[in-house]
Amino acid sequence: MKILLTADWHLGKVFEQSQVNFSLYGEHERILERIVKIADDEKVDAVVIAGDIFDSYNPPNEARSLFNRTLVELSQAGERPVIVISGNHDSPEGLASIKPFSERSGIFIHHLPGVEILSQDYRSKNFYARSSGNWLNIEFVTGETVTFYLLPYVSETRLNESFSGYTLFDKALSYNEKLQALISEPSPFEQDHLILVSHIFAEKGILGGSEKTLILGSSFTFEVERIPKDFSLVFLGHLHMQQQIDERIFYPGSIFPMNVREIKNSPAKSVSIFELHDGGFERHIVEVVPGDYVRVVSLETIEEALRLEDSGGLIFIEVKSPLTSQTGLSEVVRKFRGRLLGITFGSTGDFEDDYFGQIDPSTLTDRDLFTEFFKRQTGKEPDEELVRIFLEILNEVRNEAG
Ligand SMILES: [Mn+2]
Repeated sequence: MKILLTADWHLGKVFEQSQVNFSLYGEHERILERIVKIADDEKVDAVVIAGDIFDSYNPPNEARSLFNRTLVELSQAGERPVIVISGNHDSPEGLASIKPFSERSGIFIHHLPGVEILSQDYRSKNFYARSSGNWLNIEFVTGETVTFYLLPYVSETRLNESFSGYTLFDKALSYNEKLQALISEPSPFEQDHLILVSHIFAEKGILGGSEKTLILGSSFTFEVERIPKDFSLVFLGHLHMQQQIDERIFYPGSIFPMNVREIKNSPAKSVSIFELHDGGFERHIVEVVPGDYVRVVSLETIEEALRLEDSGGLIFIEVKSPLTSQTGLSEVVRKFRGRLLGITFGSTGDFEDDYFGQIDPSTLTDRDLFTEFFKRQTGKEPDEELVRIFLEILNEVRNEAG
C-alpha cells in the first residue's frame, strides 16, 4: 500500500514581510497540480493532508475553491481515500462545512477530536471506510487494511470542552498527558497498519521559520515518547521543514517557503511517499519546489540588482544601503515583474532577532502586539488610523464575548 503525505499548504497566504503584497496563490495552484500528478504517477492508494490547509480562519474564496478542486482530483471520483485533519491555522468549523459532501466522495475530514469522523460508512469499488470516534479504518479490495488515529490540532480549551464528561479526563492532567490518554486508547478495528496523524510540534523538531507558536498547556512541544508503540508510523503537520524525528515519525514539511527565513533554511519543498508492507515501510520524497526556484539575495546597492542574472524563479532582495534611487527601484520592479517576493532597504528582511521569540507576548499591550504583527506580515509600520480601527474592533469583540 502506498500513501502520499503532505501538510502545511497555507492556502490564501501572502508572503510575509513582502511590501509588494505577493500572493502565493499562483504558486499554490501549480504546486497542487503537481501533487495531484505525483499521486497519479506513483499510483498511491491514499492521500493524507496533516493540517494547516489554509493560512487563516477566513481564507479568500479563491483559496477555498483551489482546495475543493484539489480534493476532488486527489480522490479520483471517490475511488482513492483522501484524509484531512485541521491544523492550528484552520478554522475547524470552516473545514467541517464541506463534510456532508466530502464524506460521500471518499474525502474524510476530521476537524475536532471527539466528533465522529463519518456519519455513515463509505463504500466505493476500491475500498470500504468506517469510523469510530477518532479512528478511521479503511479496507481495500485487495484485502489490505489500515487504521488511522486522527488527532487534529486542538487548543486546550477546546479539548476540555469536547471531552467534558469524558471519564478519561482528569482536569489535573497536563495537555501532553491528555493527548497521550487519547492516543493510548486501543484501536477498535483490526488492521495491517496503524498510523497516527496529527498537527503538533514534536519534541526535537526543527522550525522552518514561519510557524506560529503552539502552546500546549505549559509546554511548547509534544513529548514523542508518549506515542504508543502500536503505531508503526506517525504523520505530522506543523513544522515547515521536511524532517524525520525518529524511525517512525515524519514531517513532510510545507509546500512553499513563506518568509525570508524559510527560504534561507529550506527553499526546496516536497511531499513524502510511504510504501507499506508486512513488517515495515519505505519512504521517498518527491520535490514540488526545487531548491533553486526561490532565492534571497543580499546586495550593497539597488544598482547591483539590475545586473543580477535572472534565473526565472522567485526572488527576495535585501539591499544593505538605504533607498536612494527611486528610478533604480522601478527598474528592478520591472525587471522581476511578477516574481519579486519583496525588497528591503537598510536592513535585512529577515527578523534575525525574533521579536516574539524573545519577548513574552503576555507582557505587551494590544497596540504593541498588533504593531509587531503588522510589521512582521507586511514589512512596514501600520498607520495610526489602522491601529485605532483595530483596537476599536478588538474592544467590541471583547465586550461581546463578555
Ligand atoms: Mn503550518
